[in-house]
Amino acid sequence: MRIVSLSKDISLKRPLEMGNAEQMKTVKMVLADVKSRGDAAIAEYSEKWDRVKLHEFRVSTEEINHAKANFDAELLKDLEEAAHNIRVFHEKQKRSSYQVDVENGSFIGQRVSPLDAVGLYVPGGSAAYPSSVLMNVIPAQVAGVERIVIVSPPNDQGALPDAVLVAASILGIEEIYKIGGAQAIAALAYGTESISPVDKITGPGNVFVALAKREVFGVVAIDMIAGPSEIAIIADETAYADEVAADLLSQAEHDPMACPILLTTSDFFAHEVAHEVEKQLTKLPREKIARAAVEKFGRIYVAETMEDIVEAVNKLAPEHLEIMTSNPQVVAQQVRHAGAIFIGRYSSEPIGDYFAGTNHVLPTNSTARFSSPLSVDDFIKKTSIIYYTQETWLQHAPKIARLARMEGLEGHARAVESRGWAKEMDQS
Ligand code: HSO
Ligand code: ZN
Repeated sequence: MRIVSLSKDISLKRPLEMGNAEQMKTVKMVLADVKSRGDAAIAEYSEKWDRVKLHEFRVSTEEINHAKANFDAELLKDLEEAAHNIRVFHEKQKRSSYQVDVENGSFIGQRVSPLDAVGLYVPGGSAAYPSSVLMNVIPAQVAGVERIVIVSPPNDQGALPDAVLVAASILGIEEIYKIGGAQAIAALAYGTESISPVDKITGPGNVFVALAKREVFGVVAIDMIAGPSEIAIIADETAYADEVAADLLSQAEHDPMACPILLTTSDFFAHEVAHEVEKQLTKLPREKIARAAVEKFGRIYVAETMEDIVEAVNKLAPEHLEIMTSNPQVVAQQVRHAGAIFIGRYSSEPIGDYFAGTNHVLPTNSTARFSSPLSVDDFIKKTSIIYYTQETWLQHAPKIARLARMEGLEGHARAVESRGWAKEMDQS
């Protein structure tokens, strides 16, 4: 892992794989085709890209029961405990509707309501994470979303991983479709004969999925388009090099484009960690992926002072930040921009990925400067409410009419006056 001085300009900004013109053309074609031909188009694309002939897109009750029957009892308990922790944390994010009383019985208010229907995309292959099912579905459930749909590309046997089905099933999600790629995004956005459309699509996916999500934005809402994982670790000589290296690799193994970085005040520690990373890499099952990430984006920055490190981290706004220093709480207070902050030796990043209860869908690519972890807020919407009684109207209509005329909008003024001064005065 490369060791450099922090005084050099540092940036987490990486070229995001957002597709080329050819891929965009394909996505547009698939979206248009599914929009006009529905299920028939989906079946064709599934055969072409997922190499599976599907007679039925929806996962059957038998398939779900079979997945549950095969599933390890201890793992099931772990998933349930994780789900419980995630639910408890997200319950705190619920918002209430409110009302502001004006006068004379008039009021204005804000009504909070859940989205009607949302779709979660679960990627295929080794990125089909049951933990992500929990992280996306639970906030939607806490928000009160009535219909939650999962789509995911099947293997060539036409099946989804047991763990994904089990995670969905312990949350009571039964509407699961074995479809993936841009065609699944199209189905969720436009609907087909067998799949009703949703209002929002969340979840990560490959470049085709990301492009399709961007393209259907406006027809439906989407969550963030998350980039490859990032971890920044702030550590001083009180930290343990092997533990720091292991945590860096935990995110490096996600993606060859992942970004593991260490910031430290100790040159000696920097070298120790570099050595440990190499040692552990050779023993990691996903060595190839992790090594690519370490070589391309991995860096160890050595700084003069902790203040310099904090300043750099605030610029980087990393997805995950770990702090392993003699005073981690103090350093944590100084960090303003990070998706999630893990404080102290025993708060290793995977705790947040799986179990603590905070959401693991986090802003990447420095977007933590202005965006937040996935939350209940992503699954609600607000409606403004206005109720004026006759008295309040009478009191304020002249002001409103004046404001309207100031903007040259005579129609607005007449509308608010149309209830008639004289008539209302007479009655009162
Ligand atoms: N660390 C990932 C989430 C994840 N990790 C899922 C394991 N499974 C988000 O950056
Ligand atoms: Zn992870």
